[in-house]
Amino acid sequence: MKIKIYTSTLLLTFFVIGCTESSKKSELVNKDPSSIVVKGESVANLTAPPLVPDPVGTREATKLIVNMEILEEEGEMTDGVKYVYWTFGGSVPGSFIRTRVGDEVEFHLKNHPDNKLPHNIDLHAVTGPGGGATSSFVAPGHEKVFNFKVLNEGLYVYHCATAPVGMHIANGMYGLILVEPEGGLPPVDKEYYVMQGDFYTKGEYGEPGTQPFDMNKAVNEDADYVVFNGKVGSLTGDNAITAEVGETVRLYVGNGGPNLVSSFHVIGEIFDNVYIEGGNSINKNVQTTLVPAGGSAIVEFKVDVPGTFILVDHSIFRAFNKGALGMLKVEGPDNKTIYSGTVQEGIYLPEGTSNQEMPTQGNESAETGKANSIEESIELGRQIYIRTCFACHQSEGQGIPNAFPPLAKSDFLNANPNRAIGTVLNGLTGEIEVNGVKYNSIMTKQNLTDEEVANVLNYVYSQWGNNKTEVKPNSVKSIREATDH
Ligand code: HEC
Ligand SMILES: [Cu+2]
Repeated sequence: MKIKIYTSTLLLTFFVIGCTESSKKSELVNKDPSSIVVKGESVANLTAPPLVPDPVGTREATKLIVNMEILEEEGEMTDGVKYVYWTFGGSVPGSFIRTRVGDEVEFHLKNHPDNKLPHNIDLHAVTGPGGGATSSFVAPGHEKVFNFKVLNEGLYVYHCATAPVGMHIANGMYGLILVEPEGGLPPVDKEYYVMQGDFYTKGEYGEPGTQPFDMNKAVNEDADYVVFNGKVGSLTGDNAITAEVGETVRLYVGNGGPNLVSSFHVIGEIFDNVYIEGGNSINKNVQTTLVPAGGSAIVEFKVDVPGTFILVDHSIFRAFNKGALGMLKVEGPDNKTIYSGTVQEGIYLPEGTSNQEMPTQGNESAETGKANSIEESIELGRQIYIRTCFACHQSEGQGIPNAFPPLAKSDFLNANPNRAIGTVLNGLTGEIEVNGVKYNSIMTKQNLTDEEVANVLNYVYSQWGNNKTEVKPNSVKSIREATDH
């Protein structure tokens, strides 16, 4: 008997729980966003990257007026390279739009009279034909207005959809619109707007002048530039985004394409949360997240230690050779438990390799690094350059704008050979100026012998319009001794 009573109580309990659960669920289903009544009217505050407008917080759904102006204007792709961008709001990516579920957006698309072409807008947050494209096709000097109800929360791409669509997107016509849930996203300390895009120019990467769009390369998906926020260096050096140790950072990451998929990664950080593809699923502890062309992701992480954290497309040649590189600078106290820095540097000599020690005598120059003539030194130096310096300073010594200074025709290099020797021996940090451009980065110390340092510098000095200074191993030796502590 006792057992029976127990069973029925249990059943009853189950029944009650089941009931509560299902009523909760139906409440959610009943909250149809299309039936949310809007209160009042306001004009949306739009921002250029890397900034985003203030969170919606607890505000009620409203009638939100978005004024978006299309501008075709020349900008700088990288130092010395100009490009005519087509933009939503004067920036690439276009102005960030922030809304909440239930808002009624009244979208004003204005095509500036100085523009040459008609455009329109397809917002992936719109439920309706063409995402607004068919209603918004607008000629220069005109304005189109259309309305839409914001039904789905998430982070959405918008872009121009005027033929040839690929060309309009390739010229920079994309951006992000965020739809927050009722009550807003959980608060964080810092929020930024980062959007990748690939560009196709007549000239190769870095070729100076105004570069026209190259349709062939675009069709072949052979990008010259893959960048964050429309240009090389938009997020490096003084343009870096920032945070303080202990803060939580949220990045609204988009990819305008037109072609390439981004493997978005922050060197030295792990994403605590990723809103996969900008939707509601949250993945935890992610190293690299895919951001499809025409798609997005929201990534969140707490910064625990100071330093410069590098944003990259981990298709890594894009980062170091095509521009997809940004910086997050974090300031604050060290935390040696989380990250110690180098605690020891020693000689690594595996068993049985002592015979590889540098001989002090002999003529086998390839092995010893000892050159018998300046020509031989230059040739040995070329090999060292390709092995050691090339990755940063690049094949023609041209460097990478905003990251690695040029060695080609470098006034800094040519002015002071002893300083150059010191740089290769001990590394270099702090602000320097090379050919009128400031760099503030870190060159790590290179582990080379006196001969090797002389050879590589002889190679560099003999190339790319440099002043043919000859560096002797003895000078390297004395500078090494003078700077050895
Ligand atoms: C990991 C990337 C990296 C490598 C590898 C590297 N450098 Fe550098 N180099 C830099 C950075 C960054 C600077 C600027 C440092 C600063 O801003 O203070 C620099 C500065 C220099 C400078 C002075 C500035 C100029 O442009 O004249 C010289 C000379 C130089 N490097 C030579 C070399 C040589 C030679 C090698 C190979 C043996 C080499 N570097 C390897 C990153 C690198
Ligand atoms: Cu367009």
